[in-house]
Amino acid sequence: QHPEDDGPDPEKHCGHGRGGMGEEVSRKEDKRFITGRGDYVDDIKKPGMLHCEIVRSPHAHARIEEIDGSRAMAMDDVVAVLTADDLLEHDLATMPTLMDDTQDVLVNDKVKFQSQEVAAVIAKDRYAAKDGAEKVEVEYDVLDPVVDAEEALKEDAPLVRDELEDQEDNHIFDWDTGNEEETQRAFDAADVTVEEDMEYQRLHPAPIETCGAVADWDPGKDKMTVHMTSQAPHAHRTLFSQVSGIPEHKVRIVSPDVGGGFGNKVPIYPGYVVAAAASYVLEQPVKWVEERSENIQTTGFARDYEMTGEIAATEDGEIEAVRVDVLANHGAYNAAAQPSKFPAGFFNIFTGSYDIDAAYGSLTAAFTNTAPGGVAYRCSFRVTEAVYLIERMVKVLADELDMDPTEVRRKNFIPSDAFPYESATGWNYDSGDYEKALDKALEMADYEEYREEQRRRIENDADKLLGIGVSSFTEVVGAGPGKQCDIAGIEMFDSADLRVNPTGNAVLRVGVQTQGQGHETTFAQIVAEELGMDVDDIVVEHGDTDTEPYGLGTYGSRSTPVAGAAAAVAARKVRDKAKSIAANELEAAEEDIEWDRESGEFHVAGAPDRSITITEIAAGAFMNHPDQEEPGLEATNYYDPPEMTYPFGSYVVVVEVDRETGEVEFEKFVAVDDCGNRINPMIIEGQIHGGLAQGIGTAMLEEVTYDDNGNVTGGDFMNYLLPTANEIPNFETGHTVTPSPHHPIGAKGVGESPTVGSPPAIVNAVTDAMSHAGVSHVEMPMTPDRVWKTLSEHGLDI
Ligand code: MCN
Ligand code: CUN
Repeated sequence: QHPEDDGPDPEKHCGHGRGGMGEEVSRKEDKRFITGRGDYVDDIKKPGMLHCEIVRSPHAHARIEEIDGSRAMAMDDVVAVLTADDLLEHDLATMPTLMDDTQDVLVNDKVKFQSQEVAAVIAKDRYAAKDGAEKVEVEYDVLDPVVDAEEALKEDAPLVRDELEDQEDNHIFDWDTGNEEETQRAFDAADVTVEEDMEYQRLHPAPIETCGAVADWDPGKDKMTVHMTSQAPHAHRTLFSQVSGIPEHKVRIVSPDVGGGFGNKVPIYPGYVVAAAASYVLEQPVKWVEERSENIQTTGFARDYEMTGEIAATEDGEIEAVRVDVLANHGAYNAAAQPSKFPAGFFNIFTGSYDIDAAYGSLTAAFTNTAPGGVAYRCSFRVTEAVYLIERMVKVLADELDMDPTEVRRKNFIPSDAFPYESATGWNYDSGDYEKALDKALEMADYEEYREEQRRRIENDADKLLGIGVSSFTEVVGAGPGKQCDIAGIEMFDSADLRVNPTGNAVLRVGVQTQGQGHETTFAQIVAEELGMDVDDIVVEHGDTDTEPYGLGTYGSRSTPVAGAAAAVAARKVRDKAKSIAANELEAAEEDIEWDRESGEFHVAGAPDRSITITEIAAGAFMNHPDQEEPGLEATNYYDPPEMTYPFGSYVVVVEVDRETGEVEFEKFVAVDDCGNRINPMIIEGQIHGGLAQGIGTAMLEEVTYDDNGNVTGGDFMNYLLPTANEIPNFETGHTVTPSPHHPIGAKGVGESPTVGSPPAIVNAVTDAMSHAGVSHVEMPMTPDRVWKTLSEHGLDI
């Protein structure tokens, strides 16, 4: 995959002051963000631009009898009212989802979830479009909806997808993994078995920026340019081209600055297609930007798994088998944004950090009258759900055996010398050292002292109980390899294109798309490290399909594992050519030229003073290129990873539970993460803080809920509770470094780890406060009323 190179050594100081690996380089992008010069989709204004407002269904399940747009059309600034009939003319009434389902762009026959797209009003300004949308009259024949997956699978449930020929019920698919018989045998023979039901509630990714697009059809060039909020511009261009029939080279997708993605911006939404269709028909640019409630109510949601976990173990806590059964609510369409061969995402990593011989998982997915989705919100394609399951179950087992949960973990960890390790469900873990991370976290958290304090409080019948929760999670990020992972058939590789200019600075173009993760800084650091350049001399460009090399986009924490590897390899290719130029400039043989990572310079072997910098080499490449080489200094790499990367961590959470009110307060929050070699510790820290906040939101506050009529009851930020600074404790972060053996710079991803790893630690802490009274589980979000109810059911309330 890349020229032989051991890469940076984590033991040594990296970066060498030029802003390479391991340095806390300030974020290059922040200057424009904090001075109000960001360039978001809604900032784009084009001459003659029209505005699109979507008319949405107030009902969750209803047949459309008639749509009358005449009153809207009669308004002054309204230019057009579009319905499914108009789109049918252009074959755009439906679009494929990422899981090969077909979703209505505008509803043709039957509304399947509340706020589904029914019609679109195009007007000269946004206000006129909104006023017009209110004047569109739609006659509905309201039907009974079903919003719950279990209800949806009952025989007399309303049929969500009656337009599908073979669909007689709301069942989408069954999926399983592992070895059922072997697992059953282990359960039959086990000393101890435990079982727990748990729900991972539906969540909303909640980026600051909602989804939007400015579509601009140019009839002179036959070219469609769409500025859109996209986590995957190239993949979206391919899909746009396939759906619209416009040849791919005549479609340009631009993702300018993106104000947060969190998985929300991986799917294609009807609004994008409507804007493009309207621009095509009207031959004017059309802007569509969602409002907050539209985003909350219709955008790709996260989770919604009802799980039953079971563990079979010996009396001294050795786990022999794990089994899990899941009921998944996929909403009205099967539209989870994940590699197409993984209908349950990467959920089958549910054996976690443990060496477990037998495992079996089964899952049933159902259609309901709710918005589609399932994979979003820092989930690593459902590793969130898997980690929650196993980390909760280990605690349930520890309670059953009256053992310390950290002892159970230690007993079962995959030993650090067992890597590469193949799990019972077929995952190939690249590297890990789980005990080291746990030791560090326990030490940072004063674990033993808190255990003492916990005992004291129980003995003294204190008003506030203490709970200590641990999670030792393993992540899997960095999809491909392309043969295993694809989006709509396109293999999940990624790319980087590095061009050094005659004056010695460089432009790196990447196929991934940052939404706040700081790629403009960290990717420049990779090049600085691998080429000895100064980080300020490298500019990173992304998000324009006309200029960037093809890439699959940013999600599943894949940017560093895949595009980061491509950037390193491209830089090394440039370095190889640089050697030839250095030889020419220094009048030495190419084999005698060595590159020194520390100084970043090229010199003649045995004569360190005969050296030359990359800036001088760049000049040589353009002004005095060697005869045997092409002029210029650039390289491209398309990187198909041989394997995914397996970051991990140990989190320790200490909470106080108020027996009178059920309120939970964080006393301590320790997070030790291992993402292999670290590019920018400050950016990693930021990723971890944000991810932990989202984990706290998950465990304590957030849930998308529906009433029996299918109304979204948490459809705004008054009801869908995001954590604010008030709810967030002081985080104490630490790290260990276990490099990925197959990644050119030894890095693993980190963006999703904290959201994946923290919810079980928090729930483990709250249940731990009450486990002496027999509490084995509290469902998320652990609101005070829920916790109080649990306290009172177990005689702990005062
Ligand atoms: N990094 C590093 N050293 C490492 C690993 C990562 O310095 N060993 C840096 C990276 O170079 C990058 C950042 O940390 O600047 C995150 O890297 P990575 O783990 O590769 O994740 P991605 O860049 O692919 O980001 C995706 C991930 C996902 S899937 C979600 S969801 C999420 C997350 O990132 N969405 C985010 N973090 C987010 N942060 C912000 N601000 N906004 C979002 O929408
Ligand atoms: Cu699962 S949310 Mo991120 O992969 O974009």
